[in-house]
Amino acid sequence: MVRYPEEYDDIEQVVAPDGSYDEAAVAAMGVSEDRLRSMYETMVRSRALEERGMSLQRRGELPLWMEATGEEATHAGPAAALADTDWIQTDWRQFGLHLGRGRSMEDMLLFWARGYERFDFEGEDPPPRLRRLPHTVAVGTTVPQAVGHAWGRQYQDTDDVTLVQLGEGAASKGDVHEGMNFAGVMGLPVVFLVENNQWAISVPVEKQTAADTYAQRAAGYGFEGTLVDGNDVLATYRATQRAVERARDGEPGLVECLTYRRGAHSTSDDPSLYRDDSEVRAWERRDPVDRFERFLEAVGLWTESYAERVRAEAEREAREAAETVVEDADDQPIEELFDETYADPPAAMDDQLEQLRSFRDTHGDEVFHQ
Ligand SMILES: Cc1ncc(C[n+]2csc(CCOP(=O)(O)OP(=O)(O)O)c2C)c(N)n1
Ligand SMILES: [Mg+2]
Repeated sequence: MVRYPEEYDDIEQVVAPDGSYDEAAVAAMGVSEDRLRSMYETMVRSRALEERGMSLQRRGELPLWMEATGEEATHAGPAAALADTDWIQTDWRQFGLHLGRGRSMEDMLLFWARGYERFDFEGEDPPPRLRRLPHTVAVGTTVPQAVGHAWGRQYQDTDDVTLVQLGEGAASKGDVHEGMNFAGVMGLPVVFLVENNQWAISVPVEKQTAADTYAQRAAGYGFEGTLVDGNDVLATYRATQRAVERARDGEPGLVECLTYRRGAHSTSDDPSLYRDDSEVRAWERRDPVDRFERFLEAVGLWTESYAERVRAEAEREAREAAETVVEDADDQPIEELFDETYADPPAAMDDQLEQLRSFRDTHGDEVFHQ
């Protein structure tokens, strides 16, 4: 059964779906107008990027694309809550977590177009706001990696925090338990952002856990867990900010964002085969962008013309990023497949590269660009 925030007494919410809000809570947060606007803009940009990615995939320019509609607040709030020097590790649909920290749309499209990330910082750490761990699609493996990373950073005596996002499906995996337990025992500067969008491809949340929440798991690891309305950007921002502050002092934290994946898992999936559309409609009424627009309007920061400007700018940004990535794809040397895997490639890899080159000599470069 799909879960709704209203079913939980202890869920954190600042803005209700109708845009009404807790005035005392908002005043206590003291978020600047610039930050409020930037969280909104991140959500709109995320949606524009997603839409552009969908159309590129349908035109055959991308092999695969992921949908994030309805989950933008789970990404934009935490992105804004991190310090510039913190690190993130995410799965596949967290566009807002990356955009909110300054990664370009072009760089994100590149990954899906060519399986390629600009990760060359000449042996240095990535600059602030671009600090992230490389993309990994092996579900759940990111958690022990991020925990190990946080351990390394602590060992190097830095004061940065690593935030690792994971889905509720990933949370069923053994390596997630090992990572969280290790973080608790070692007192590591890491925050676990559990994006409970209630589906793992076709598997519903009730088949992942018999517990009411993921937040309660944290108690078993000896740190704090918070359940938040994942469609309320101020709630995800505030809960992440608190967890990040504690993590900086060596106490890990878990933030569960209860949200819903309104779209398909990916462009290879057809959700009508396994779920009822009434669920999706119920969650459309809890749309995070609409909700935040109502809030911003109530505090005098939103007008129709501002929204139109933001949307037009986001669409332009997405269109230009798409054009560059599609154009560049034609010039992609096939050798690029071998880059960024090993610093010193093993002999077998060199052999494969040679075979590929001789294949190209025989059949021509065009065979790789069809
Ligand atoms: C180890 C592993 N098993 C299976 C898959 C295939 N797979 C990709 S995404 C996914 C579902 C993940 O669900 P969840 O963790 O809830 O994240 P969501 O996609 O909902 O954001 C699966 C099973 C994979 N990538 N890696
Ligand atoms: Mg999921």
